[in-house]
Amino acid sequence: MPAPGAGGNNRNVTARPSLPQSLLHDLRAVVGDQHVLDDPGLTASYETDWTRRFHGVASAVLRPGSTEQVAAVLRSCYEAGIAVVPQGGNTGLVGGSVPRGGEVVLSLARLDTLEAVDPVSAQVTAGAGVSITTVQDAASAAGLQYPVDLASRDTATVGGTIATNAGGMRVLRYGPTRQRVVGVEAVLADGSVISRMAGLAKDNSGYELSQLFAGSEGTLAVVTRARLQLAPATPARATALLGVASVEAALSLLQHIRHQLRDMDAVEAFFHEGVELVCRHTGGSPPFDTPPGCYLLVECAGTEDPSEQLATALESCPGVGDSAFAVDRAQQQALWRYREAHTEAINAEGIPHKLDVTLPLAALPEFEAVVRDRVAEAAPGARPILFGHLGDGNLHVNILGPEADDDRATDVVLRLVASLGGSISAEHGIGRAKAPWLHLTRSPADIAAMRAIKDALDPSGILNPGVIFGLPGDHAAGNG
Ligand code: 2HG
Ligand code: ZN
Repeated sequence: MPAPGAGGNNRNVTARPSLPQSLLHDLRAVVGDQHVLDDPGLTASYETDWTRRFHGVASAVLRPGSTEQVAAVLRSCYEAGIAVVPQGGNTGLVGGSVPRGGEVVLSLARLDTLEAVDPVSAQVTAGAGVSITTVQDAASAAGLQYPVDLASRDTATVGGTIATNAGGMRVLRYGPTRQRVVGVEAVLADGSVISRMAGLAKDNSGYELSQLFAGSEGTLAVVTRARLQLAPATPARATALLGVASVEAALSLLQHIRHQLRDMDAVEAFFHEGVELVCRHTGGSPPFDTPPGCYLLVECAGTEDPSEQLATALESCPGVGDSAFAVDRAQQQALWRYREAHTEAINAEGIPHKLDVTLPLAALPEFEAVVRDRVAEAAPGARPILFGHLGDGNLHVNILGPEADDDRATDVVLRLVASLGGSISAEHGIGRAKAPWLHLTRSPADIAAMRAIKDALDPSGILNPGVIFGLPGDHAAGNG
């Protein structure tokens, strides 16, 4: 029998809960009738997450068009005690952007104004609903780059990636989203607005709230605009896909190239289990005739062609088996496709449990060596697929097979991560998927401090209830 857990546990709400008439009237007056959605045909895409594992019926979906409207909506919901789930592109993978049942979904999609890039500060101001691709394109047009880069770039938004402190492929060099955020405009639970949009490089005037909101998963405030720091452009790229015998060999290679590659941008890893799935999904063929123990995708980027730099570093590297070097953009994209198509290929097979974890680099080989067996023992028939950002110690353990509310495999993986000194969330957040396991890698004192912040900023708990901390009644397998 499946162990009880946080999994897909919605509150069994299937009919649309109604909002008090007077509140509905106020909300309609604020955002306009056409932006208050309650027709199931229109609300469905806001009520189910990207994986299809998490879903719930909203009391309404609101689409405000300005910060003032967001503030007015929150003021009304705060007074009426109605819970609100802020939502960006809804590409989150931990159930943090969809309702459990009965909340108002606050879509920030219409806050899609992107101002002109300021070339002097190399900064840009973007509305929460602007997509990452749009920011990247504007940055390149100005001779700069926005280095937060993830496979969901076309749909993921500025607001959503700040809320989750999204990482992606280039964290190794540029850090996660938080490192790009120089200021935000955000609305607190009671409707008050905080604006720190001057883009000051130095500003030690009290607590750094913009950074606090980055990664707070919509539980402390609703980000409506952000001031983002861009980086110098690195238009020349060199990409190689390598086969190595094991994760241990991959780490030796990382150690070797770290010192040699000035322009190292990404070091990604995946395994044959994922390549088979990707090829089935894309109709392509595996890159090498003999599957290696571990595939490594290494990319350098600079102002001058880094191909030679990469080739020289890899030539002197012990343990490289088969390799493929991309010589142009199309070949680079073809190599990246093996890595980036993992998520969609897995989704095409079923509804996965997604465990985004980080390990200390030294513990990665042990984790990878035992995790599949641990999953097999805990949940026979479950199918783990591993891939991720090796350079950051970040693996995405995707598990196909278990029902949405069967958390046996999740439990065993997250406990293994904790026992090896890792974190149960690297870059996707805790959401509601992992809330029951937060205690594995955060101490009681730590959780109490985070709760105190939550209670101070959102005293009646209307912002994304259950996300990060869980709700009474949520409990993890073997822990409840
Ligand atoms: C990636 O690295 C994303 O491609 C998604 O973080 C990971 O699908 C996943 O588990
Ligand atoms: Zn990732």
